[in-house]
Amino acid sequence: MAATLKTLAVDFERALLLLDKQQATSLIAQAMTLGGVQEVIQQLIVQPLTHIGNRWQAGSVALSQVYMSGRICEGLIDDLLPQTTLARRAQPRMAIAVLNDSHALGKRIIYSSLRASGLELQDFGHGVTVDQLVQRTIAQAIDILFVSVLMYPSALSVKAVKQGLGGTRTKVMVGGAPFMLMPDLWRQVDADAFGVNAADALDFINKHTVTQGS
Ligand code: B12
Repeated sequence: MAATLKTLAVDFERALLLLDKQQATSLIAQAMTLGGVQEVIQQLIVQPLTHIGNRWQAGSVALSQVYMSGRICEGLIDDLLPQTTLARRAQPRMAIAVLNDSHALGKRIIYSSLRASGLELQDFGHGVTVDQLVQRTIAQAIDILFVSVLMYPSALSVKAVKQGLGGTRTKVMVGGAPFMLMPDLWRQVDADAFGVNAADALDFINKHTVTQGS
């Protein structure tokens, strides 16, 4: 039977759980012959990691397997989304951060994808507190702030970020697992938008840039 992204994703998850980096790398290379980079990231990295997280929650995989799966994927994402040397557009002024928690892979994907699309944005890092995020955003006059969170309490902290940014023109787009699981959460925390992937972030930038110019 010919391999599809779906069958490769099953093998990829198995390779991650066996900590078999070589096999995981080879499966990504195979997948790249079947789909584009964002599709491969979504189907072979995001979905299997989410499934592994659910299995950890259900007690059928160990935290060490979750940790090592994340580490292997970090390296693979770096290879899939190489730093480009384009002269990048620096307007609007943009930044991205992981609020409070340390799950940094989603941020890395959004950051690298936007840069690979010719846009400049600052990386405020992960484990950033509400106060740090508000201060840096104001100090650097950021127009669009992308906030990534994977833990529910971090998602709730977005509300304090928005309060801290009250009176500024900064727009906040959020993303990450809690917002995927609870479709209305982004409104509850007063975010300006919610995005599933880098394409949504690009749409938001384009919309905001047009609005600013008009
Ligand atoms: C890998 C992982 C880890 C790794 C992180 C490695 C790293 N360097 O990032 C390690 C092992 C360190 C870890 C630790 C912990 N984890 Co963890 N982890 C995961 C796991 C399995 C996958 C996350 C991931 O990397 N996914 C792949 C990335 C690429 O996907 P993503 O972040 O969702 O990003 C995509 C989109 O969401 C979107 N996106 C993301 N951000 C943004 C932002 C914007 C603006 C936009 C537009 C889009 C966007 O774009 C990406 C590409 O499409 C999840 C399971 C899950 N359901 O997500 C649990 C999960 C997030 N972890 C969880 C927990 C509880 C923990 C720990 C507390 C465990 C512990 N007891 O120690 C610690 C806490 C660490 C901390 N302080 O932050 C829980 C959170 C539960 C909750 N309700 O809050 C989850 C959901 C597992 C579960 N099912 O219970 N974890």
